Amino acid sequence: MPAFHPETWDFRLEGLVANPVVLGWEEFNRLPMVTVTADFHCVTGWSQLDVTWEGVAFPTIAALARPAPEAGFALIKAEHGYTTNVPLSDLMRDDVLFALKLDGKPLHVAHGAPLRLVVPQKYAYKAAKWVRGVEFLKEEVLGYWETRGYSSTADPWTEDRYSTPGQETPGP
Ligand SMILES: Nc1nc2c(c(=O)[nH]1)N[C@H]1C(S)=C(S)[C@@H](COP(=O)(O)O)O[C@H]1N2
Ligand SMILES: [Mo]
Repeated sequence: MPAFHPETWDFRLEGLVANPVVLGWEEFNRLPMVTVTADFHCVTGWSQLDVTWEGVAFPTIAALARPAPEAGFALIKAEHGYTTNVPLSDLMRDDVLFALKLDGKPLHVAHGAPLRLVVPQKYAYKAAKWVRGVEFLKEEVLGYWETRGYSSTADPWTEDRYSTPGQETPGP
């Protein structure tokens, strides 16, 4: 689990944006917060029901950077090179957030402290722990599990677990 140093931690919004942003820890914590209660589905079959997260909604973050009209995709970047890709249309929702708290308490490092993404409508490999930024992209770039055969769309309601052989797009 990565060490957290608040003085050097930053959060970067980069790529196809009008305004590239680097936020420090205190700046991030001054952003408006929301609370979302949602179920959490791992692709391997377990779910954790009714998890309450508190943090900054994805649309609030995107508004700081102002993605270009042609930016249709995001690559979420976390510590140790973990990445995951999500179409922007799936992120620009009020239930998608960068979470600082879990069930009313600061996130434990095992669950992604200081910051993790939560995308309730997707399998949990999209819920990047120890997240450090977002790259906005015109074309889809696959993340860590997505380059290893897991579905890019990752819809738990249709058990959309694996990518279709032959239809993969190239990774980073
Ligand atoms: N950085 C990072 N985030 C990650 C992962 C990972 O390996 N590294 N695993 C994902 C997967 S597959 C799941 S199921 C959840 C598990 O979250 P939890 O440890 O809080 O239960 O984290 C997701 N986020
Ligand atoms: Mo998972």
